[in-house]
Amino acid sequence: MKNAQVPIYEDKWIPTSCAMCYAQCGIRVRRVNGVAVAIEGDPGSSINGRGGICGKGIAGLNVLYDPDRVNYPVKRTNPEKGIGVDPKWKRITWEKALEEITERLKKLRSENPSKVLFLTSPIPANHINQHVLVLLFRLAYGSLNYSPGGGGLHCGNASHFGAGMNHCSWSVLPDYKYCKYAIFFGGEAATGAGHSFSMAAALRAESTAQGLRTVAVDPLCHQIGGKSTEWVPILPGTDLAVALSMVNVIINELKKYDIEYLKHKSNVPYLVKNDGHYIRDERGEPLMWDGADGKAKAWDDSNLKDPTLEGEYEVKGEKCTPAFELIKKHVKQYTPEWASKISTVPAVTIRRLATEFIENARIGSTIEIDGVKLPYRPVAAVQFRGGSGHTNGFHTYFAVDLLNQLAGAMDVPGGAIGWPAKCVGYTETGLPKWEPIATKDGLLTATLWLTSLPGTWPHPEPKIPKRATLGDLFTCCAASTPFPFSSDSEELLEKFNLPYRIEMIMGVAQNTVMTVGQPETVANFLKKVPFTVFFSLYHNETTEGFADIVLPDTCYLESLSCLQAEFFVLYAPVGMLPWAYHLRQPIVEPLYERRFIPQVVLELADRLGIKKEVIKGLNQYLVQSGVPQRFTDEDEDVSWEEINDRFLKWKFGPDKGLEWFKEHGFITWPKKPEEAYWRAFTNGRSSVYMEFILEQREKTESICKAHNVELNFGYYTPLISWFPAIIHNPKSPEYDLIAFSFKDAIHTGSMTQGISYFNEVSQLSPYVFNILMHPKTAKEKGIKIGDAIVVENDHGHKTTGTVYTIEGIHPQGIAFMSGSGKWARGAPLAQGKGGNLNALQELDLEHCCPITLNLETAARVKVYKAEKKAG
Ligand SMILES: Nc1nc2c(c(=O)[nH]1)N[C@H]1C(S)=C(S)[C@@H](COP(=O)(O)OP(=O)(O)OC[C@H]3O[C@@H](n4cnc5c(=O)[nH]c(N)nc54)[C@H](O)[C@@H]3O)O[C@H]1N2
Ligand SMILES: Nc1nc2c(c(=O)[nH]1)N[C@H]1C(S)=C(S)[C@@H](COP(=O)(O)OP(=O)(O)OC[C@H]3O[C@@H](n4cnc5c(=O)[nH]c(N)nc54)[C@H](O)[C@@H]3O)O[C@H]1N2
Ligand code: SF4
Ligand SMILES: [Mo]
Repeated sequence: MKNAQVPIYEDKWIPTSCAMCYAQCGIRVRRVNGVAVAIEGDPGSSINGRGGICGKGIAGLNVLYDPDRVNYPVKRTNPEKGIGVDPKWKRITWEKALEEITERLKKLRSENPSKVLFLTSPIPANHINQHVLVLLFRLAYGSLNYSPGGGGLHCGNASHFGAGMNHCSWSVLPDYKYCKYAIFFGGEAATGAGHSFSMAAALRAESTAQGLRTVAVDPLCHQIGGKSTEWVPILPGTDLAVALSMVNVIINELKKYDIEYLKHKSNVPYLVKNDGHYIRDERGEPLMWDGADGKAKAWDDSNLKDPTLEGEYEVKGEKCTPAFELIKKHVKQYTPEWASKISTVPAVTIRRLATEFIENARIGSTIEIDGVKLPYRPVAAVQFRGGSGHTNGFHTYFAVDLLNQLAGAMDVPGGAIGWPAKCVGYTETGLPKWEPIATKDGLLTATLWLTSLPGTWPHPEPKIPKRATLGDLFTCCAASTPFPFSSDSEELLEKFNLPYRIEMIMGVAQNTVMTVGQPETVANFLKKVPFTVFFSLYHNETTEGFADIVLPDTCYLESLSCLQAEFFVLYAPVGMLPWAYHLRQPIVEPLYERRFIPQVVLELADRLGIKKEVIKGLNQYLVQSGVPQRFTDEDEDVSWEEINDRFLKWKFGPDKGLEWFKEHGFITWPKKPEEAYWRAFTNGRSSVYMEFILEQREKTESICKAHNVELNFGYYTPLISWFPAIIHNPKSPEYDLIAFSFKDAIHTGSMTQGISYFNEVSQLSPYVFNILMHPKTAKEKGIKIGDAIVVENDHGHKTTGTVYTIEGIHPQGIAFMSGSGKWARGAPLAQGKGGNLNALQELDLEHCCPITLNLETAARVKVYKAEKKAG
């Protein structure tokens, strides 16, 4: 039949939420005759860029229909494992796969459930609801070992920890609507990467049009630098020096800071004894000196009027000083001239930035929002992976945030704000509900946080490790440790007498060998694990090299869940944007033999006889908001749809179940100023003086010493101080450059590089698949645009790629787009494109921040032209 027209029997837009990154934007997808044909932002939702979304979100269709997706369970037939090894996949049935996995899980559970390591990723957001189930499955199964791999280790171990402690939030942004001046210390928020990307990009654009000035302190002028009012090139890993000297200028030269904030919202009035500890009352609460009546009082004393910041006092027969006095004296050594030598940022620039920051803060001013009068501080100092991704990450995070504290720009209009740490709930049900509270020592605790992850105050006590991840020893590590992947893991596990080793991996949405650190190091661990299972969308470097069984997951456009909406901590509407809560629903039924992980996990639990435990965990897990609830009986054979339906009805009322959400997509309600700007409504305080680190040190040190483990304990100091990062001490001067990476707005993790739409767009950008160098540096080394080079670190590890030169890079820097340099057969379009920075990232305790275990994400390197192949 010629020119036959297929009749259109269906053409509709279906509301759901994107999962191409964890911003989880509200989207709608057009389905014509059962085929998804277009994606756009849902105009009614506040969780996107004012109805707009980013290119990755639009290209999501390509993930649904990508011919390179994993569509059937497969089993490795090649017994050899290793980087680049062909797994020789053989298709198997789901039944066969589940049988084999169940058998292994049963056996290991009877021996020691901790022999199974559960891996998940924070990057692709569809996994977030899977993550809940995998977490509950792990707990029911009884394993102590869980890791998000490169997640946290590279990005947020220091930043999430700091934001968790001081902002009760996953990370912070300028309050764009009211902010006038923002400095970014390493991070590409709203321009290339970062959290709530589309939402933040739209807010930033609107604010820029209204006069917001931004400064990017960054070794690279590409996305964040290119879009800022000013780019300040900095040597990687030295933000700590610049921030400390700005603090010094503000306190000791300009002598202008928010005294009221410091007195009533921070711990700097706490009186400190000679031994560095607070002086405490009989109850153990820290004391301050009240200048109003000359008495020492605790933070929760209802008569506290005017805590003193300076001077010396005698309390309970001991000499003591307000922490602020100590800080003031301590930072005097950090002059801009000193910081300039370390960071290459001119002293005059440092002084100017400090002055502009504090001048723009309008200390003392107020603003009225929806009839509520609040402090107005339109400045923010923000950082993420770039700034804190170094061995000095702990001190760097708190030094930069101290700028906000001095300005009083903490969770107030115009300042540095987190994803709202307070929610009084949907108008009709009062749910979900959470708010920061003052707990131990009067410091703030977030009541909404990622279950099982440390990061919010107070931190668990360090213990002799029972986990192969050593997470129970390093309790200020907010996400993943480098263990058990690192080069020193075996040695450390032996020293700590860990009586077992990992014998099985259950991996979800992770590309461990490419994203955790030096691939050969990670491979040495993975090769030793006898049985590994990965749920994945694609065959990646990890599944091909090391998986025994790969199970095909559904992507977000084939999945149903509202559980990802529970992770508000990661992506809730910021500032006064109204609340929104989305259902993720399938646009098409799962294609081929793909299955949605929560359902597979429930089935596995059933086969193992632990389903009841998993459901019990689900009941308990959802008590996050503090309201006791049970939405299913543990004995009931409840379906996934039913779980979601009951959950939604419980949260939003009996008329707002799954059917309502399928039609409407999301529910929205207005936000109150007390939610967006909660700090004015709490008596909890933020930390400037890190007294807790002394106790943390004592416990960690005694365990490490008893087991002969070395760590830089000098770093455990309550006064935020300068420490060089490991990259500042190269093994030899020939390693004259510092390699670092950035994320590109058109890619997510290490997955998208091989997907056709993404790959095509990447060819148009010289920044994606090239290694970036300054033209002057390239010339000195006889390197030209397009030359193939070898980049070698000071441990002999190498990567190769072609060069592109740009003026907008620090002459001593060399930049890689994160996730480039792929080699998987499952991503043929990306194979061999770009260099892989991770090849240069050493993975051991020495390359981690001694407190947060943030990995050193830059590397000392030398570069030279690659030899031409003979013939
Ligand atoms: N497009 C996109 N968005 C994403 C993701 C993604 O994969 N793609 N992933 C999400 C995840 S998991 C994360 S953790 C976040 C990360 O979000 P961000 O941390 O905001 O983004 P990155 O690009 O990783 O930040 C690195 C920036 O720091 C700079 N930099 C490197 N070293 C230094 C240094 O020592 N000092 C300073 N001042 N700057 C430095 C780099 O040049 C780059 O501009 O993004 C999230 N959003
Ligand atoms: N050099 C360098 N290394 C980095 C970074 C960097 O910027 N530079 N970033 C670091 C950071 S911040 C992070 S968070 C980590 C992230 O690293 P990973 O956690 O490993 O995340 P991805 O690289 O995105 O790999 C995720 C894999 O999961 C699969 N996948 C995607 N969506 C789904 C899904 O819905 N279900 C299932 N089952 N599988 C899915 C994809 O096939 C993909 O291969 O990498 C870190 N490593
Ligand atoms: S920012 Fe993330 S969630 Fe939003 S559209 Fe882009 S990829 Fe999707
Ligand atoms: Mo990350």
